[in-house]
Amino acid sequence: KEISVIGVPMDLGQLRRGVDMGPSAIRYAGMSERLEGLGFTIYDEGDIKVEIKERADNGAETRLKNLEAVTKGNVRLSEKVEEVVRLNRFPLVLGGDHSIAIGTLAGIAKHNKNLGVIWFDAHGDLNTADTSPSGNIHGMSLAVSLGIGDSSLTNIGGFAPKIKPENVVIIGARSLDPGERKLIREKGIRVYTMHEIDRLGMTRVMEETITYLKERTDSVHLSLDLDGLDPDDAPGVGTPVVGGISYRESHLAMEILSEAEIVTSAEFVEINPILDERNKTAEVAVALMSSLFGDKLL
Ligand code: DIR
Ligand code: MN
Ligand code: MN
Ligand code: MN
Repeated sequence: KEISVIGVPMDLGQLRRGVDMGPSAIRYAGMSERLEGLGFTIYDEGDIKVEIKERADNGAETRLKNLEAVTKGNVRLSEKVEEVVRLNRFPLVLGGDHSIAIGTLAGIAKHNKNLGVIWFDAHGDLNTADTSPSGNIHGMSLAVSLGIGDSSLTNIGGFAPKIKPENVVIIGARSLDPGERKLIREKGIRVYTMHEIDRLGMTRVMEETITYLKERTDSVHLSLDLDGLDPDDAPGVGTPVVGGISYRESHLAMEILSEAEIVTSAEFVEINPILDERNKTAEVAVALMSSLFGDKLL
């Protein structure tokens, strides 16, 4: 019943400005009060230090943009997450762009050797330096966590990989690059695209996901990219993709996860207040957290 909140003002894993303000926007949307209202004790650990864009070297010697500063921020994040897990508190990480999943997973995986991951996202984030169309590290963080990518990222924490491909479930995918599709097939990663969500319904998707992860993992991290939702419901994201998961479907997913009691850590990422409409996307993030932590309508 103890949650440690860790803010990560990271905007170096992609090119749009403003996503570094995500942690503030989520706090401003009333996160702590909502979760305290559910009976949790909240320890806000503050923000991890991340270099500002103006001072980050954008790495002319590699295709990976801002590699050095993204690596340093993720090292610091991994150490903080590792400490929180050691204290037996639930790590709740606020992004920041999705490159921060690298540090979050590095910290959790130090303690959990058979970690499962639910990757709720419009994208696969399974690119490498060779397959990435953009060079943006936020599109590589799941691959990095599987041990595939630049060694300065894959070796954070001194070990790789952090997770096994068969312990990953991607939900909401509708924008996958050719190299990502190839990796999904080669590694046998379980993916529920929007097609499966439309066809099976969110209830069955979540029930299958839970059964699948319960069979093979001992803890589950939820990595929730707000662009998994439809841009109508979550407009404040850097890379919106039409045809996404609805507000209600996303709540249903969180409610089913809450009932199953399998999630042991979470992160909410890619909230960009500059692109948002009056903090709507941060408010959606807080509402989803609230459902994940057991809030009920009645
Ligand atoms: C694209 C976009 N697949 C890339 N990725 C995004 O740049 O690798 N991930 N937006 O969240
Ligand atoms: Mn993502
Ligand atoms: Mn995404
Ligand atoms: Mn819709």
